[in-house]
Amino acid sequence: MNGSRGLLQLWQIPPSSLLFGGCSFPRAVNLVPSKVMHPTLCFCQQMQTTAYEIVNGSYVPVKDTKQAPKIKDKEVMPAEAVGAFQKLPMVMPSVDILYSALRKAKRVSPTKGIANVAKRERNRGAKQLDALMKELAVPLRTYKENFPNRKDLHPYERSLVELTLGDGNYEEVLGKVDALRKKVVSVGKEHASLCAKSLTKREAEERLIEGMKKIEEMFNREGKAIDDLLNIAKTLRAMPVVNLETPTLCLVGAPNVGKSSLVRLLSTGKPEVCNYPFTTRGILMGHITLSYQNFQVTDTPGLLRRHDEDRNNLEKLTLAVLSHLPTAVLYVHDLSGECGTSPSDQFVIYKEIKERFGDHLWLDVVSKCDLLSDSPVVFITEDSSADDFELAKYRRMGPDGALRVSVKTEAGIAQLKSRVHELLTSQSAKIKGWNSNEETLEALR
Ligand SMILES: Nc1nc2c(ncn2[C@@H]2O[C@H](COP(=O)(O)OP(=O)(O)O)[C@@H](O)[C@H]2O)c(=O)[nH]1
Ligand SMILES: [Mg+2]
Repeated sequence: MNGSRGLLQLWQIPPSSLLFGGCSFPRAVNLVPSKVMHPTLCFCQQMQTTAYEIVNGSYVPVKDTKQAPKIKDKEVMPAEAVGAFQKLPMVMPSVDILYSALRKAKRVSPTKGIANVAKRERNRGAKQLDALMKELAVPLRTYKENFPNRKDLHPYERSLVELTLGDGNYEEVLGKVDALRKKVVSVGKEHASLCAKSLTKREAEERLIEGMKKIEEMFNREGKAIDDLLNIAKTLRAMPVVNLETPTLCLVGAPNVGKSSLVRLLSTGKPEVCNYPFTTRGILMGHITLSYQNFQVTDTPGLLRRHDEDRNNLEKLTLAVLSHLPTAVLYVHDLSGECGTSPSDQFVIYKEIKERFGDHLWLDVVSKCDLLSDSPVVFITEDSSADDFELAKYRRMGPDGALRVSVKTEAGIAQLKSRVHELLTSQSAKIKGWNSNEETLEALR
């Protein structure tokens, strides 16, 4: 009695000492978190800007050999940690990039000391077009360099990109932005060179106007890709933050079996609602403080009995969590007939999930025990006569060793909390073990 009261008190420690702010998930392995995954390069040096020299008083482009050497393509570190979304670069709206570039380019003055008006004008025109091209291409290059390759993301974040944007959209938008950059560079160079070859002041003026107009039109036409990228970055950045260091208990089961109710009950404070862009349904994430240690407890969207290819994004999110995040699992079974998924369907889903993710630390719970009567529930659509022994047992008791609990009457809740404590302590040891293995491997390298 005393023991259980002590435990309850521990669960009620206010989460003031919690380190995490928003929604976060745990991580399995402390895999080099200190490394910057997508280092920012000073790619301004790489810009294909044209250099000019004065030949016979004219402003002409110099050959490539005199230009700054190209930096080798950057080597991207494979992402072994989560958090790439928070490091995505800020993308400027395409109109802002364009107007800022036009403003800066128009301020560029001709090289001092050119007395001839025609020469001065073509010098000014070529320099302004070059400046415009550079001002537009530099930010686009930044995006290309700093948005990570999907294949270099942590697998969990890779799944989120797919669920949020659909397959291939991320690459498509990045590809369009880069294609626009290449066009800007080539059209900018072409017109700067035409301008530099003008014979009269008037011709140079006209070629400058024409070049600027062409680049502006092209940017207006194809700049939507930049705005799409801006929205992608905004969406991904707003995704719940994953914290792989904090042991997490993840509630899994069919819809309406009582997962969210249990998250609320197990959380020390008020759980937060995590919003994923591909669903309007919030997912609860609670914090638990036990013996001065921080843990997390989270919902997952309910799983239905169907094949993976028929699963909706919410179900896929559950599978992504189980596949890629090192959570301990609290599997919830509702045998009362209340949740809408028959016990036999729940049994099928359970067996499949247990087989696939049985390497997680695991605890089974039969929920809503206040509603359970002596005779097991059989849905009208089910054929009870075909029940095999295993299923008949499941209908009565759930899986072997399952705890019976009720959020309504609090039956079994003290025992559940104590088992959850044990499970999370083991999960914590598991994470520490991974980390020390990783350190050993690092030392051996
Ligand atoms: N009688 C009873 N109802 C419960 C219990 N736990 C949850 N419920 C109800 O079951 C429904 C679904 O619960 P919820 O936690 O939202 O399920 P989830 O979809 O798995 O997150 C809600 O109406 C809850 O009030 C329980 O222990 N006893
Ligand atoms: Mg729920």
